[in-house]
Amino acid sequence: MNQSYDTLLAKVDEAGICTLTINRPDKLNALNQKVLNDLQNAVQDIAEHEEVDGLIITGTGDKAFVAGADIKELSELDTETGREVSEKGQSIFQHIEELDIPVIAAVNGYALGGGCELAMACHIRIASKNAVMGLPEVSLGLIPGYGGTQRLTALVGRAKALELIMTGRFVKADEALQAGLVNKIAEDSVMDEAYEMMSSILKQGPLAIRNAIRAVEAAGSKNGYNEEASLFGDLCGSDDFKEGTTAFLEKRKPDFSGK
Ligand code: CO8
Repeated sequence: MNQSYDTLLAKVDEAGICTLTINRPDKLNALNQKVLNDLQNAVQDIAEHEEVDGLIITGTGDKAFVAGADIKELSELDTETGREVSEKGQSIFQHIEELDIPVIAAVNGYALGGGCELAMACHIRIASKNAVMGLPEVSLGLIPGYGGTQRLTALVGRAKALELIMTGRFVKADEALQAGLVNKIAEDSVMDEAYEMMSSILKQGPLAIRNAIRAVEAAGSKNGYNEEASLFGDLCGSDDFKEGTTAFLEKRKPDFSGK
């Protein structure tokens, strides 16, 4: 899958890792409707391509991941179109979150507003040392509209989420790490560290990774424990489970088939 999209660069390597780069550098990769449409198509293409085993999302350049929704476009919204655009973005980000392959955000600079919301929809976030994150929508007379109120609360807790959303202040990488907004700060290249973490995930049982994403996705819902038991049981009937346990007992590395 090496599709071309006007505002995105998509590349899949021989390890099955797809790198999706938001590519609108003159506007710090801000998400206008064109970018959102491309993102929607790219996520659908990735979901349909079995040879893609992991996804890394980043932004062009070393200044910004994504500096937010496009403020010029936002300024033209009214009550009805505002709701529509919010629902459309929410649905695209939810699709990313529900992909059954691991998704890592390589946050290489500003991740603000919709950009921070995009990073939060990914399963794991790795920040560059110069990353700056925040939800400054209140400074525009808005609130986050691409799932940010929900995901930030889940990640950092209610009090910190309300503090960050109501002040709209930006946080640097070290505070983002301390708050639980990012998983780690890259020592050197954020892309290299994202790639390294993705490679270590892809060495594990592929079915187990898929079911881990599904089970964690069910966390907090009423049937989370049932879902976990059911997904656990399914794995116990898999070839990957037999191979993983046999390899351990035979003191060798497993060779998973994904079946
Ligand atoms: N939208 C549009 N253009 C942008 C955006 C943006 N979010 N961010 C930066 N740009 C543009 C600038 O206008 C500038 O363009 P130009 O060169 O044509 O003037 C170019 O990118 C470079 O930016 P700056 O010159 O401002 O660069 P600085 O290094 O001086 O500043 C900042 C960098 C601090 C990141 C600054 O650009 C900034 O504050 N940007 C806006 C950040 C922001 O408020 N983001 C949140 C937007 S609101 C949002 O995301 C809502 C999401 C929910 C939507 C729900 C849908 C209904």
